[in-house]
Amino acid sequence: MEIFNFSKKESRLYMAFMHVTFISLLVGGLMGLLQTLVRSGKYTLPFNIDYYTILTTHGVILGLVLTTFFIVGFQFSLMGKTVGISDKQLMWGWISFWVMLVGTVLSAWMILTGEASVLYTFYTPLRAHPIFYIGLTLVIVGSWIAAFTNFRQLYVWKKAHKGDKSPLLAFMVVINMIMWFVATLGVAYSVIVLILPWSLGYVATVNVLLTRTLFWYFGHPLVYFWLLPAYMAWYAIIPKIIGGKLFSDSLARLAFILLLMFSIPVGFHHQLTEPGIDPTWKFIQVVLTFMVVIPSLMTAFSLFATFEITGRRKGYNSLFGWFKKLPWKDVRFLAPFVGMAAFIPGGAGGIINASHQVNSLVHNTIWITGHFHLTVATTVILTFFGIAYWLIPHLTGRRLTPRLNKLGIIQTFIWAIGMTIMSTSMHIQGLIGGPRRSAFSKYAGGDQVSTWISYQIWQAIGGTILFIGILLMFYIFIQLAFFAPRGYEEYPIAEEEVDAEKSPKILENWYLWIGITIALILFAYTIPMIDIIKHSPPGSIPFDW
Ligand code: HAS
Ligand code: CU
Repeated sequence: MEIFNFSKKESRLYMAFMHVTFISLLVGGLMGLLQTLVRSGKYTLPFNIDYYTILTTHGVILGLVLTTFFIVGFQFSLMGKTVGISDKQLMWGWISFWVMLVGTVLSAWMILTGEASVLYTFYTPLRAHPIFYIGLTLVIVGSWIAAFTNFRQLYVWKKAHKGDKSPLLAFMVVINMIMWFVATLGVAYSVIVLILPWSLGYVATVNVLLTRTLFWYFGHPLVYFWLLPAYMAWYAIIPKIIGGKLFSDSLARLAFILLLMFSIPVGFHHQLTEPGIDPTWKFIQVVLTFMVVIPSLMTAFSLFATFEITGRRKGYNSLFGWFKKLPWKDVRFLAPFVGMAAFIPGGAGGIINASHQVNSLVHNTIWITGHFHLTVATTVILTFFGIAYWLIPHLTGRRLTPRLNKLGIIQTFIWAIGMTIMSTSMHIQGLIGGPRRSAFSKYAGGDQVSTWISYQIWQAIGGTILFIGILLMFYIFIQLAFFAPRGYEEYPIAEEEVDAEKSPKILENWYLWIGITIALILFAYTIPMIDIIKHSPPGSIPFDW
């Protein structure tokens, strides 16, 4: 396996993305803390700041900005390591960074001045200032530049290595970026063609159902765009950290191909209670949702196999003896592992959400907020932290010292405890009807409401613990970026367990997989889209506050 060393210029690009990531963590995290405090009923926001300004900042900065910057930066580094980057591609990398950053600043400016309190889903007929939508569009366009640069990087490598199969991590990056590109086409169309003209006042009304449907056409693959980089680390990096090998190159590739095919035609599982969509099509998309669970189960299987094989090879032969010997004191392993563990209840919750009938119990309740704080805010983010512990020092030419490693372990525990408290109480409160997207309210003294408040207080306790975790993580980041002792930190990429040459060629048949993806999307969306366009009620005028 060929491994490229980073030049200084290259490292600087990847670090630029990391700086934005960790600043976002601090800002977005503070908003999260404030939300839980407001909802506890014991705190009101100063200076007349609106709850929904805070909530929008939290969702956009953490859900869209932090994730996209980390992912694009990390993926660039993976491509740089495995297939290399030319000077021209590096320049495109910088262009993508700046376009995304300008977009972020524009959107953030609108949100913080209260001109775009529309949450990260920006459902119409809530209307934001046009600059908010322009900013979001730029973030997406910037990420497209990154995507096409990544495609080009692999293409150039392939031409120089005729007949070789592409490096696994480069293959995974390209899958994620194809999925992202196809998915963002929907939201880009919605923003540019439908919402922006309406927000500017050029057209009077907007088709609410259509914009929401296009959002969720993008919104579900969005969550897999977050998850796949974590899977990249689980499949191809964690084995190296624990002293083992990648379980199966073919299985990993097949899982990613299935994720590409089934991540997109499932958006209706976010719209199961939405009027105006035929239940048959909801049912079909629910079936497809259960299909997208399969590659995650394959991932779970593969991880257990890696752990067990590695442990046994080291000589621990009892049934679970190998488990004890995993490198628990290495934060590069521990943080992602806690993320994996959280994905067991997180994924199970997802399967509950996707079950059409049960969805009517949990939809629009804070149960859903509990679900995505386990998935994205634990599984994904702890894996990203786990990556940061070696990636940042690798890029800055420093070391993860034993002290910083220990702080990282403490950080992981703080996160696990805070999130267990917050997410569990969210799940329970959701089951007894507590709403999501809602500030504190006494709801005119109903009996049911009195059963919610203690859970909201627990959420504030969990939220406070989590914020302490964020401060600690930010401190660790600053240390790794600027102050840790100079030295070398490894960029861990695992070797394969079985002979790589045996992976079937068909796994790299891009035309086939992209073709099936498009066919599935057309199958799942064409008829319901025609229905929506033909039968929607008259469009909606804006709702401003
Ligand atoms: Fe979800 C809503 C269904 C996965 C994120 N989801 C959301 C929202 C977000 C989100 C942000 O069907 C809210 C959107 C909004 O604002 O309205 N979700 C699913 C399903 C899955 C799923 C079926 N979600 C995710 C992931 C996310 C994420 C991943 C972010 C990263 N979700 C839904 C539905 C809704 C929804 C409905 C709409 C609800 C509504 O009504 O609004 C599945 O993909 C999950 C499959 C996962 C598994 C787990 C495999 C486990 C693994 C770990 C192995 C562990 C090891 C460690 C090896 C089956 C791979 C060993 C450890 C030991 C301790 C032994
Ligand atoms: Cu989804």
